[in-house]
Amino acid sequence: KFNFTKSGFIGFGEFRSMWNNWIAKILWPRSALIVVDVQNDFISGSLSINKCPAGQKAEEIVPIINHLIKDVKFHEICFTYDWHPEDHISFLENIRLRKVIEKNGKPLVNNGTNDPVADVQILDIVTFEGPPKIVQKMWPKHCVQNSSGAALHSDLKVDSKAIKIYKGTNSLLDSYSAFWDNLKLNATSLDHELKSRNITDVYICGLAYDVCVTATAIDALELGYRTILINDASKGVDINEISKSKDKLISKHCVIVESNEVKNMV
Ligand code: VGL
Ligand code: ZN
Repeated sequence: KFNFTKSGFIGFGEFRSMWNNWIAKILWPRSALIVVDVQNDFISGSLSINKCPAGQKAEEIVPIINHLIKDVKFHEICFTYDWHPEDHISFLENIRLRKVIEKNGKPLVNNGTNDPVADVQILDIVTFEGPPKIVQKMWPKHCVQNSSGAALHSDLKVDSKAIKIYKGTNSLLDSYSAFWDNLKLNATSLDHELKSRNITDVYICGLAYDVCVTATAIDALELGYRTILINDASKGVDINEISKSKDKLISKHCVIVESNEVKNMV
């Protein structure tokens, strides 16, 4: 057997890596639109972005996304679902199901009451006893599997051929990114679905800008996709956090565009 790598030729693994990371992106770019969590609970339901500190109108993105689906020739379209079991760790309603050891970075003190978690509120960050220790932002109960709140917005144009990804299905672990859970212990099938269809470029939009949209874009960059975030097709929880998310994404070479620019890119 000849060892081509040692004699100066490139091996198959090296060729594949060059193909994925450099050659295909130039010679054979293929684009996917990833629509993150455009579900009723984030629009009109329990975790309505309209009622969050940023005061953005989540439903405004629906016609924008429909236009993108209709007018832009994406090779693939993917819809992600936040898809939690009833006893999910992120629900404030479930805080007594597990032992809390810290709140917002400070040890939880039992100040005379025997209910030290009584004053924990939505958006507080609590630490649950491990192992593994879980640091978790608390949210109201949302997107329970098969509930109407977990359904996609009814105006959204969903093709039956679209890829569907369900995340946050493990009770003990939240999942903001559509690629990995928050501890990167388990991957969803999204990377495999995209790579097996030779997708090189991902266009990401949806809800919430500063939570699941940003987490998905950061993982897409890390997984080697050319990553474009569609600004006006995404709405978020907190203006400050949205601004920090954009800075972080740009520093990692994500491209942030408006929806009317996408047609000339794909
Ligand atoms: C999300 C909070 C909790 C999101 C999901 O889709 O951005 N946010 N779960
Ligand atoms: Zn969630």
